[in-house]
Amino acid sequence: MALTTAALGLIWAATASPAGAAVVNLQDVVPVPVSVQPAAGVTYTLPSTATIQTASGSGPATDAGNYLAGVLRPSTGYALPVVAASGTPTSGIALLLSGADASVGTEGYQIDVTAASVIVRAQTPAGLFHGVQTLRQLLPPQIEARTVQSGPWTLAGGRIVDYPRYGYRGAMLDVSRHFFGVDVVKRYLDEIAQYKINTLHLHLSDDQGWRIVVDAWPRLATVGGSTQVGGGAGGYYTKAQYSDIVAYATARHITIVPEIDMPGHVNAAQASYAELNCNNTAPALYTGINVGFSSLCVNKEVTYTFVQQVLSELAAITPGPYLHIGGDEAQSTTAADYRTFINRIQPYVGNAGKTVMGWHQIGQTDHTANRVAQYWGTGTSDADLSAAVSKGDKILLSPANKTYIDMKYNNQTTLGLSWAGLIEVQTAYGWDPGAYLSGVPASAIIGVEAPMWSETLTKLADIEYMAFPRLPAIAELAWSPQAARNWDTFKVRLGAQGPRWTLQGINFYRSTQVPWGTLPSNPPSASPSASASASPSASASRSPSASPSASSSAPAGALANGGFESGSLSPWTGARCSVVASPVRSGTKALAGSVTASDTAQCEQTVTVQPNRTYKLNAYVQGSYVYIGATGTGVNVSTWTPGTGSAYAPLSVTFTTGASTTSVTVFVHGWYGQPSYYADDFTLTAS
Ligand code: TNX
Repeated sequence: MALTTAALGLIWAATASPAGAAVVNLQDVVPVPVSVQPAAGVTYTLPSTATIQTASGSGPATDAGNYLAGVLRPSTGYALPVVAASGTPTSGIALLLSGADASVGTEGYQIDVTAASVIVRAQTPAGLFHGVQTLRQLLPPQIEARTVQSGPWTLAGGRIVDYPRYGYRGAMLDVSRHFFGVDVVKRYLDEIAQYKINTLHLHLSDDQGWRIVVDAWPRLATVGGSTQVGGGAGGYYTKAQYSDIVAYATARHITIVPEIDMPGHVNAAQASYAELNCNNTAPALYTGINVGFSSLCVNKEVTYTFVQQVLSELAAITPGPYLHIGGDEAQSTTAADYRTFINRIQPYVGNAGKTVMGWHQIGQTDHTANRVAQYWGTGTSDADLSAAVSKGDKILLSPANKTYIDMKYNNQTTLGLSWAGLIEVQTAYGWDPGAYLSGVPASAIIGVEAPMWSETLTKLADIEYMAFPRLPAIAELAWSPQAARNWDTFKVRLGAQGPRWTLQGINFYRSTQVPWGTLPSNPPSASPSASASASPSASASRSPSASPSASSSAPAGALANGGFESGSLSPWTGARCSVVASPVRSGTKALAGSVTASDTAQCEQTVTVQPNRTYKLNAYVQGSYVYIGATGTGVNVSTWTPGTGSAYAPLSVTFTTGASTTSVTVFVHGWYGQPSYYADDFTLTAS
């Protein structure tokens, strides 16, 4: 008889393989499976001659086989040919579209591990794909290495029968506040697919950027997509690039849900076309992080031509069922105009063959067939949410204080925002989607989505740091039955994922709430590069400070008044640059500066340096979006911290002078979304 994982939750002893190495217990995967039935004493070890046999005649089953082979070949070094199965395979790995327990449904799977074979069975290609992700986690963590490892590749014997709690298991990426290219989105798709996430919502438009080409309105992309938060270059997807993302997602059984946020969050569109403004005047592009200041002009006909054309072009390149129309934070639209606007545009979605999805404020407006309201509040009840439910909307859960993975983990986290609270892993994990909202029946909930807003995130490593480990936690809420979930067992299973992420090169937050697993320190045949990337120190995100011996003998550029204790600003100069007695990091005074909406005035001083040397500028800064850097002949560097809260944090940047560099100007400045900053204790060291 199969045991549920709830019953097995307290069994943690690792099973011993014949070779003596620990194997992963069947229930020790994320998300935890619905049921497992261990076969005591049975293991399967992958031989070098194994084949991957896939359901004969099924292209998607072959695709799943090729995907699995792509994971297994680099680390095993085995050929693992993908071949058509004939009958029921008696050896190797098989992926079959028949014979699964009926309970697995459209996305579940069954895995049988015997001494002779590993057979994954499902009713659909999606089920096989999810089974493949589980199989991957049942192998030792070294399976994720990209260089040949020694094995043995042994799995515990038994049966898993598994299927999801919710059909919508989502992640969201805000590509508007900062733009992320196709490669970053693909990498994120690979990462989330491991945890059986099946939807990626792309927030394609906002005040700061429009990120998808619309042929009828070309300036949306070329003008509206030309910048981003902080003033960088931004970017946009061509339709071919968007379709490339969709195809990549589809191959991983992930649906793309595109969002065009309306009637607020539209400054980028309004900056691109004057006629989208009530006063026929295009505003400037916006690179700050405020919300709620823009609105489409509800009483102009051109607004509806625009929305209809945008939505129909987007529908034409989106195979998934949903178009997300936003509808949040429309603080510059009256309540009556909001209803008029949403009620008028919703039929465009239906006419394009799609279903409306919107943030839960759309509960103020008319229900349309199968409509989904995405809840993003921080409480457990809300008037707009109740209205949505009473009208028959389905609910997607993204409570901001649980699932907003752009929130900081704690007050030491430099990336992220904190308006919805600090979200440690246990906070993200510790709630039941079926019973979270008051007055909302469990039957109305279609699933859970973890949004990643990108005001403070500029690169893949930032996205990874905020998603891992919280995204896998939320993925388990969306997949696993509530009765099988338990923080004490989850944190151990989660900790075992850490070495896999290290080998995959994922930059993750090492929460102290999680007992992180380690890889064996000296795997016998691991290549030097593989063992280096597996070591915990190699993955630490902070770079080591310059070694004292290297810097002590070298001449440093003298940085006058770096600690501000003299009471005089000189030689630091600059508009709105001053010395204050508070707040203070050390001593009695600190440098204070501010910027305005129209400039990023800086505190600066020019320092004599030597040619052909490497220097490190160090400072302590307090505030959000504080930059330090240096410019001069052949030198142009800066770095920034997105936020230090009310505490000082160290910030440093390194530069190398050229043959003709005799001086550099070092600087500190803020950014006009977050204008005030403090800085103290500057040093400039040479190495
Ligand atoms: C709220 S959630 C927003 C976004 C911000 C996010 C930052 C929602 C529907 N609106 O505009 O990016 O907070 O956490």
